[in-house]
Amino acid sequence: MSYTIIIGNKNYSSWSMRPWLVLEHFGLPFDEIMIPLDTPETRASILNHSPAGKVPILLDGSFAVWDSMAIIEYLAEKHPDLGIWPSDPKMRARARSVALEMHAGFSPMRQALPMNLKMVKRWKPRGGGPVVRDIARFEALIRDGVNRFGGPFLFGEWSAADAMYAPMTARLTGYSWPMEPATAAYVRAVQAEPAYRKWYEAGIVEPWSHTNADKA
Ligand SMILES: N[C@@H](CCC(=O)N[C@@H](CS)C(=O)NCC(=O)O)C(=O)O
Repeated sequence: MSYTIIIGNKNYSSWSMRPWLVLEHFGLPFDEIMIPLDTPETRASILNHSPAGKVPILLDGSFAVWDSMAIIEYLAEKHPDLGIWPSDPKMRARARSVALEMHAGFSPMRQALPMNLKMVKRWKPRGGGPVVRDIARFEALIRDGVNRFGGPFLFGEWSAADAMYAPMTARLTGYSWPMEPATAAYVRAVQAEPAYRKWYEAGIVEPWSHTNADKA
């Protein structure tokens, strides 16, 4: 059994990063196909694999699953012993709550602070109050998770919830958000995790450059 994941550029495609980290972290065998975003061919190339026209897409043989959360859930169902979600039902429900909070929310932050792994900017207010509220919510979520479960990740061990927030850590470092100590420790742990390192190292040497880096 082997999967293929279709992703956008690693430097920019935060949605692609999330299920890719799950595949890589849990040692699942997979190939990847990268479709650079924002080219005249992007849309047609993605439509060859999924009618939804977005990456990421997971192929299990010829069966396509699209959307980052749907892919993660598919992998969790197919590999129940890996601990992609926490094993305790309440922890698992909470992990899904925070993962879906990211999936369905944080739009002001995504708009104002697009992921660009190569970039390090000095922090300056961007996007106003809604962005600051998003980041404050993220910091509260880390504090709560680490206090309850002991860290270093949101639910103790690395899980799909951390995959969902990994691009957020890249944004906080890229835009030099003045992090509180608990957030800084979480960001360090997520960014030191080997799957994240592998994605990051590949992303920062990619040749493509988007003037509008809003590929969140
Ligand atoms: N909700 C989707 C969002 C996917 C998404 O917006 N992907 C972007 C790249 S990160 C994309 O495919 N853009 C290409 C396009 O819109 O043409 C998910 O979670 O997978």
